[in-house]
Amino acid sequence: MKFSFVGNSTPSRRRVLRDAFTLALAASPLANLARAAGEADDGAEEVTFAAGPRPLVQYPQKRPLTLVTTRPPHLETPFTVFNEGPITPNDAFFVRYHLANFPTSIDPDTYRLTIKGAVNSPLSLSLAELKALATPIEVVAVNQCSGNSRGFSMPRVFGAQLGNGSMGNARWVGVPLKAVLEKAGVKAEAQQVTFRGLDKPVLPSTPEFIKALDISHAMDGEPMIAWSMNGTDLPFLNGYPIRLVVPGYFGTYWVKHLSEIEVLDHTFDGFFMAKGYRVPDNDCFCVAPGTTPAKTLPISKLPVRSFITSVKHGAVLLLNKPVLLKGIAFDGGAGVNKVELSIDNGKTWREAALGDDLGRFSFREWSLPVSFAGKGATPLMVRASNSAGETQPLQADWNPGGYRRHVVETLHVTVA
Ligand SMILES: Nc1nc2c(c(=O)[nH]1)N[C@H]1C(S)=C(S)[C@@H](COP(=O)(O)O)O[C@H]1N2
Ligand SMILES: [Mo]
Repeated sequence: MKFSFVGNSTPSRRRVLRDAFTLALAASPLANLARAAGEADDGAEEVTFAAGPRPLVQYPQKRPLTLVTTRPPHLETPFTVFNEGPITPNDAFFVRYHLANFPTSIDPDTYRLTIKGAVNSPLSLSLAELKALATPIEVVAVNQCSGNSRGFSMPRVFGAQLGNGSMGNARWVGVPLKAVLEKAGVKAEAQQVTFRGLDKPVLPSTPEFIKALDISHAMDGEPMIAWSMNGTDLPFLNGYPIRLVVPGYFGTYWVKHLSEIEVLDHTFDGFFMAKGYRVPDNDCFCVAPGTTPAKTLPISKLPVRSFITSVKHGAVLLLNKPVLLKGIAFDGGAGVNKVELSIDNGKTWREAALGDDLGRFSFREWSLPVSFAGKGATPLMVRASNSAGETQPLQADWNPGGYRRHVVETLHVTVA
């Protein structure tokens, strides 16, 4: 499979602005803070919201998506897509890379996945061998970037100012990671398993994108090596020909173009585990806004979250005319069991009807007919809970990386 990346032109003024921003940032005392915030290659970012509406760009196999950064590519799903159904179409699925040197041509016939390290028999599997290794499993699961919605962090944090489009829900087919590790034979001293894809840093000083899971998680049957997304090959930019899928966990673990698995007898200390993608080590994974956590740990599961998708900020709705509010909710695998709406600033809440259950890692649709009895500015709030008893907070938690936003979102509409 081969691609020519045409049409993703960046207006030169934008490039100049971005480079100027990067230089200014690198030279400032804030640079360390920015680095501490986690996303290593995110130096080349711009403050997109302040810069006004973000442009749409067209990449191979994709419909026009919202541009966050070009090098490395970070594209968001336009939010209206989430109102079309619980499955995010492949051509609308967001794209995020850390390293600008990602593959643009991959030959499936010569592709190899290696498994090495603390195993009895190191393996080099072709795609055919991988697919034949175990009965394929299927899961519908949300891939959400840790920094999804970071642009709404108050006070602002460094890193890409993401909107709400760095998430998507798809049906993944592959083999359990466990089956591959069992085939290689994991040694008793195994502690963690690392995952690496084909993308490479441009500069030798940039760390490689390698992620790690604890051996118990890698062997619990949930993480999988997937080759199919919504019934077809993975789109190139979503990890063709194979990627790790870690149901319930943030997208950072879902390594694309997976090429090497290594079993370690110790805890992996590479940049993207030891420095990047870490959250405060406490119950809320949060600290007082603007402060630095004393202790951190790697980000893990998705907190419960929900969105209204059928109405936009600023919409005008009619007095006493029933409108069906619709949206999505999801969590890290306990399963969403309640979605409530408030149209009176949180004083009273009404329970929405839940849509089809596509599995505990999937988006769950919800709907509620509402009519408005008073004119004027009206906040629409949505709050989801899961069967582990977790509920979205009314006040946003804060952490320096702007990670795992899951506050109750409020849409402001006008009733006329
Ligand atoms: N090889 C590789 N895999 C990767 C990344 C990357 O930079 N390189 N980024 C990760 C992050 S942070 C996210 S959020 C998801 C995004 O998946 P997508 O691009 O398919 O939407 O991929 C993950 N897998
Ligand atoms: Mo991410």
